[in-house]
Amino acid sequence: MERTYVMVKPDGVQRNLAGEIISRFEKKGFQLVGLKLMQITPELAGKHYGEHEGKPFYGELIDFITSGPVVAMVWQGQNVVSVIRNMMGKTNPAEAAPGTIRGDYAVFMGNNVVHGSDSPESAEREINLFFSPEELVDYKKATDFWLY
Ligand code: FUP
Repeated sequence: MERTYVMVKPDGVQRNLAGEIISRFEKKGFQLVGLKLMQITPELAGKHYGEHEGKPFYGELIDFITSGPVVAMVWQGQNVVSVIRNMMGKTNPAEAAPGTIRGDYAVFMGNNVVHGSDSPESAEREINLFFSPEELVDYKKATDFWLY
């Protein structure tokens, strides 16, 4: 089953949006298989955002993502990578559609409350970066008829 790495960014945690964001993915029908509150180190931030190194916004991006705790998660389900990307909305909150997380809760490009892997390959890399295998829980739902 497909998995993706999702995190509530420091602005989302500070604004008490973690529960709301988790709730959206739960209600959608996806399965939570990993969850922790953590402080990202500059080293981990550099690995996570390696593709952006050298870009003008890189310094601010690293400062922001290390500015306070994040809620790191792994979600599982059918097409979970692309469906969660759609539920988050466009990277720039000004362009994110109402009804999406960023469309409903964010205003600025840098502070867009949530991250989700952009492909199954990125998801694999990011899950391994943030979680050890023992931290991911494999379990069955009691009634999984309508869950994915
Ligand atoms: P996303 O995959 O939606 O998280 O977006 P990117 O990987 O392209 O960018 C990562 C983060 O860098 C974004 F969440 C916000 C920030 N960013 C900027 O601040 N300015 C930019 O021009 C592009 C991205």
